[in-house]
Amino acid sequence: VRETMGARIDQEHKRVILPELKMSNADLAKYDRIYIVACGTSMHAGLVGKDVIEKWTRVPVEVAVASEFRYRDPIYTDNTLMIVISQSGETADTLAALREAKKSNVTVLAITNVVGSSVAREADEVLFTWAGPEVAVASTKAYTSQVVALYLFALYLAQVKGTLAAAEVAEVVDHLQDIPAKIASLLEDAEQVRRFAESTKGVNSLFFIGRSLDYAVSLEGSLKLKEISYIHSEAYPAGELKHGTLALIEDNVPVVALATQPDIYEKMVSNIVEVKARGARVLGFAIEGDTDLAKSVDEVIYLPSTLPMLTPILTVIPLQLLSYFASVARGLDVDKPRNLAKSVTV
Ligand code: F1P
Repeated sequence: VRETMGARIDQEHKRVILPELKMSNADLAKYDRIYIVACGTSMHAGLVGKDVIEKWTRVPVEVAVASEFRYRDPIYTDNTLMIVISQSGETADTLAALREAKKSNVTVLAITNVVGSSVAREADEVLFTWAGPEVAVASTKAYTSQVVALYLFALYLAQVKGTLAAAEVAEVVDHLQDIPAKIASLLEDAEQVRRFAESTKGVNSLFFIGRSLDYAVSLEGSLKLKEISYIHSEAYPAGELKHGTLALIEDNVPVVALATQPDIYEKMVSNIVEVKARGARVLGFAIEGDTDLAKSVDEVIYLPSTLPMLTPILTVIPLQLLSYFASVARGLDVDKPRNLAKSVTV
């Protein structure tokens, strides 16, 4: 995460600089529609990026799964930007979507980790994540660094379009720079997550619920659990539960409930009360200093405080750890999950 920010933060003026962008600020300012296209974890990073870009720049963003997008007939305007995200830069579906867009002369910005990868070579613009080699197959630090790259891009676009004041950008930049230390503390203090993960040993299914950014990050928590622990899990927008899925919540079903977003906190708590009433065992996620959530759930993981828009980078850490410990508890090889390749090239 620190490397991703690296030379892109102007410490003196507390603003973002993206020296690698070849296009002019005037050209960048013209974009009024963005598609984010990616697969798996990278697509989930894109979902966080969507909320952030829309909030800070007011440019509408659609996130699409690359394996579907390549068969669509997308509606490109003259000012459409496509952002493709891929850790490896070789994922076949992502590459195919990029190539389709290039046939329509759409400008493509890639966010990738691998210098010299196909995605990096074929895109018009590239932001490298500089996350170092991903040792394991499942993406973990790739996600956090992709999310940071999207924050930096969103801030830069907001500066160019003038949709955020300099003081607002400076505030986010300050908080971003505190994130690495907060991640380190979450990684050090993993005992509670380990215990919860071990308690899911005999469990067949697990739910993640959240709203807005919490929902976006819960999708990644659920994918990680499936990828490396082989536990069936679903991530659900908490407000959508009542439209059918609530029927699956019964005695002792584990539910991970993310409640980190202040503007929707009360609504989230009422969803938690609904699942508790049906017997769920709830692990809540809250921001440190929250004294309320503990009253509605079985236990709480507390996250260091930051701007609500930045919490996904922190929330994902205990979620990744949960999958890791669940996998270890089941005697699985975390680094070599079944049926998953580092880059899916077919
Ligand atoms: C996409 C992805 C990863 C996943 C696994 C298979 O890869 O779905 O998110 O963890 O490695 O591929 P990429 O396009 O980001 O390299």
